[in-house]
Amino acid sequence: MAKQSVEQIKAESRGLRGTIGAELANGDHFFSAAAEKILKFHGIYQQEDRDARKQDRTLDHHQFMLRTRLPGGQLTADQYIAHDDIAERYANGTLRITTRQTIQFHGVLKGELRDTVREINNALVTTLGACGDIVRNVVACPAPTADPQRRAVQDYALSLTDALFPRTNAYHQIWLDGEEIIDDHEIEDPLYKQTYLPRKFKIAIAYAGDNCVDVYTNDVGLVALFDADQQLTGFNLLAGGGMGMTHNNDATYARLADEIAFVTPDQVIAAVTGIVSIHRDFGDRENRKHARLKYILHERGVEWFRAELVQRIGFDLAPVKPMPPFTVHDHLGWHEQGDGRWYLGLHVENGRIVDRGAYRLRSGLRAVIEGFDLPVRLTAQQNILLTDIPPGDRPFIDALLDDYGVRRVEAISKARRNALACVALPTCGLAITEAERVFPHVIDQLETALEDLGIPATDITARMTGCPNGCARPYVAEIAFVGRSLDKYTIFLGGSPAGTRLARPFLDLVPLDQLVSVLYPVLAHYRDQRASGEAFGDFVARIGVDHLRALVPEVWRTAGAFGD
Ligand code: SRM
Ligand code: SF4
Repeated sequence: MAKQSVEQIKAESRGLRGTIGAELANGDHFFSAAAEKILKFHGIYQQEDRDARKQDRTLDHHQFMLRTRLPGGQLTADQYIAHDDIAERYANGTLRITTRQTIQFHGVLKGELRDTVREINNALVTTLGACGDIVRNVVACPAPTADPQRRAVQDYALSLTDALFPRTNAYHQIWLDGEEIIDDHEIEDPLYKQTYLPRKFKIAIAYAGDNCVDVYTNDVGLVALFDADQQLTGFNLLAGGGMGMTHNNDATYARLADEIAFVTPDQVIAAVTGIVSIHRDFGDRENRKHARLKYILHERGVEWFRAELVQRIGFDLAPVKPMPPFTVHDHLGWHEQGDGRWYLGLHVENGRIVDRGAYRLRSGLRAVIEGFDLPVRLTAQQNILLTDIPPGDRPFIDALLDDYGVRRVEAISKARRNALACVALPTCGLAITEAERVFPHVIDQLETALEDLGIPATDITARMTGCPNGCARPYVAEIAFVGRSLDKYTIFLGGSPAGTRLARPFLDLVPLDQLVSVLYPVLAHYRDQRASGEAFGDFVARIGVDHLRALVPEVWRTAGAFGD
């Protein structure tokens, strides 16, 4: 049978049913290529354990990753505990906080998929729409606040989710009821139509001044603005950001979103829905590498885009309003919420909640969340906030976390605190190199280098991904290591600490064990030549990567350098 395109598979999926139901019952350990594509819309990825596959290719190593959709990264205590139970019962005993405030389970077997989805649904959480050519988890600044105006901003993560959710009964029928009854009227989704979007679509909501969600890297960004009385006036609307690119393919690139317009609170849903429909109608349906909204913006321009949007939404758009400069708050440590209660932000290295030796993060989190009934919020930096804590409980929570060896942010260097790495090996089928598993050691080396240089407290953001798709948003980091070929990385430098400028390629094909040593002369130059208070990324942008490249040993400039 000829290979079907993703567009054909979507068109024939009968409201995202495809052959998933039938294939669940066929006794195989895996799904067909076509079913696999539709499965993604249900928040489920077919994967293999690549470590195990390397060891024995004669065995079947298929397993599944499930991603729960958590708008704004919010969960109740019971929902968190349900995730923890599921990780133990069906997955690999870990929970993985993602860079979009969701939780992933890895290592679920096909025969247990239905039970896993059912248990997720029992906790009133869904995986539907967490992946696929559709609006993904809506990200929002998670910092708890008692201020109703600021809470209203976070509530847009929920109302946008509702407005942009796929209208299909397929998920319920396949996973929960086990019976497929097709209502003809729901086969064509009112927004997504029969073929859904050409590609994934991402939305983030930030408060003006705090770019903790990397708002410029999203297809749509909303930046909340307040007047002098702290009343929400509306949002600056951004569009056309994205990170994914492919090595040696100049037609693909990372891009920051353009500033499009200012919208009032009652215009937000219509404006964002209008943009989703522009992507639906103008996105490339032939070439998936060119199908993101960012290419529409780049090729047709902001003026065209604004005019098309106005025509679709039926009201004029006001110009973008001035915004204060962004910084990034990671919300770690103890903070007052403004209602007499507190929240505690805990660092989770690369988002992996796991017990390792004396550092029993998973058990410690469970004990505290269950014991004190604490609602949870996940951050877009893969960390966790425990919220609604009465002041009197603080010492008990601290003591309990100490019992489990859970490190507090004060004990963590700035370099580690800011670091992000994607999942990569062994589960990601697209990984070229390691990321999550090796990045802690790279950060060890970075810490040592900064200490040797006498600047241990440098506030620097480094990120690593196992391929150029950019899942840890490397191209806005001050230092980025992007998997290039076996154990070798491209180094990018010079993103702004606020996530508002793209990094530039610096060196190519640098082996894992030399990533930090090759940067040592650049870090030394930064120590000696920086302006007062100048961040590393801003220093790189001022001096220029070409100039800085001349500082590294000759071998790197000739072997793996980008041309000047
Ligand atoms: Fe991603 C594909 C993991 C955030 C850009 N991403 C994947 C897959 C599903 C691999 C695959 O298609 O088979 C990875 C699964 C790995 C695994 O084993 O779990 C994967 N992406 C992740 C996560 C888990 C990274 C993390 O360590 O936290 C993040 C899950 C987000 C979520 O909860 O929804 C994740 N991915 C991102 C981001 C960052 C963001 O959205 O803020 C990006 C860059 C922004 C963007 O979309 O431009 C991102 N992921 C991609 C791409 C490139 C898309 C493109 O435009 O070219 C792919 C590849 C693809 O879609 O074909 C990809
Ligand atoms: Fe996989 Fe690449 Fe994304 Fe890392 S950046 S999770 S290697 S797709």
